Amino acid sequence: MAMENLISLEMDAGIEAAATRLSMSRRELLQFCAALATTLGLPQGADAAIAQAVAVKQRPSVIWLHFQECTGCTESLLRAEHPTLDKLILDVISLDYHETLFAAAGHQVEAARKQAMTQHKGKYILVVEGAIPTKDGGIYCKIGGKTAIELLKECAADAAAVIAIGSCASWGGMPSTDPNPTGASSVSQVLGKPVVTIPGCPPNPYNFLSTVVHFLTFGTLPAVDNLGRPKFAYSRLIHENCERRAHFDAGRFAMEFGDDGHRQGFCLYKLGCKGPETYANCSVILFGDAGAGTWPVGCGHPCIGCTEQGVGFQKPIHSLAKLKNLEPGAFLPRIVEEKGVGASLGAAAVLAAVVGVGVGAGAKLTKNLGLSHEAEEMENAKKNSQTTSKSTEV
Ligand code: FSX
Ligand code: SF4
Ligand code: F3S
Repeated sequence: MAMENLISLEMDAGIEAAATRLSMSRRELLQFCAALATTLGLPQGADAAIAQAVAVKQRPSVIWLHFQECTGCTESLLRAEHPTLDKLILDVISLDYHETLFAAAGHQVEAARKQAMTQHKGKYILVVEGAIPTKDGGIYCKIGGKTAIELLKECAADAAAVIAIGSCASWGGMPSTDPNPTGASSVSQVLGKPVVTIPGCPPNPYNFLSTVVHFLTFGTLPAVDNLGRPKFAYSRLIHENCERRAHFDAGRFAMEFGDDGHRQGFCLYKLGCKGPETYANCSVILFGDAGAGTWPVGCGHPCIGCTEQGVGFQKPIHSLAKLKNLEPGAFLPRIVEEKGVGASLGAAAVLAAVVGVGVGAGAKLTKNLGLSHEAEEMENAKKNSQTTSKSTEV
């Protein structure tokens, strides 16, 4: 099918059939494809190519393995509030082996896996959920008499692409938390080669769908960073596009769960939010298709850095995050800039944080950033007593 423009596809018979299959209107389907193209950062015309691929291309066979994990990746995929997302995922791929979703068990599913591997040799996508235990010969996870190591190597050998879904498969995740008793390792560590990773605990199903749709439309996986993460989803810090960012820049923090600041939706940095050192698009695409606020920070809990190796399940949940690149968000409102300061509060705070000195209005904020709640209270008490003694002197 030649490259069309999206509007001209509205009357296309293939699009109509796909929309009926997905219980969507044609317009909804086209809008969804346009949104996918935007998420993937693709140029003009790609939305139509995606719509055509979703409508008529042969669905790639997917073999989905489960190792050390909680099945949250699969759950998040199937638990979208709006039925469209899971339907679409199951429509664009042919899920030929998935232990959790298969009604069959034992030898029957083993036979299904072998059949899919033979029938689609060199063409199937291998999706791996969960870490792989490598200690003691890998005996801590066995399926059908084979260790996870054996199964992974066997299934990866003839795959067209390997996707590690979730933080467990991407870098070890929760099972690899110190002291990592089973030697839980990532897919790329076991295979000894880079693979596409979609970290998150659970990962956002929309990122998985976008990755698969890219493969379906163009026959290639999207561009990735040095950790195998698709750049379209993991190239910005959560902190850059957080709805509470203006509060951070203005120095307004929740200090305890349930305090005034917390109830007013202030920044959660002092409760341990790891948004400033975590790369992911949670704040932009949200979870579960349920509307505004449906992501950890939106619900009032600090980000624990679940997508980020070395942060999630490694750093204490309430320890202060390392402040990385503090570029303010591109589309969120900025706080009012103070006259005479010559820089926004955010910029002043960053500068102060970097050079270790207070600059204008940023000084108070930066000073506060390093203080625990207790230390801040002590400092305030000290200040109050100084003020009281000064006024007594007068
Ligand atoms: Fe669970 Fe998946 Fe976390 Fe791991 O998600 S949601 S423990 S990333 O492998 O099932
Ligand atoms: Fe949002 Fe967390 Fe950054 Fe605060 S520290 S602005 S809550 S990401
Ligand atoms: Fe995980 Fe933080 Fe996103 S905890 S889901 S990376 S907001």
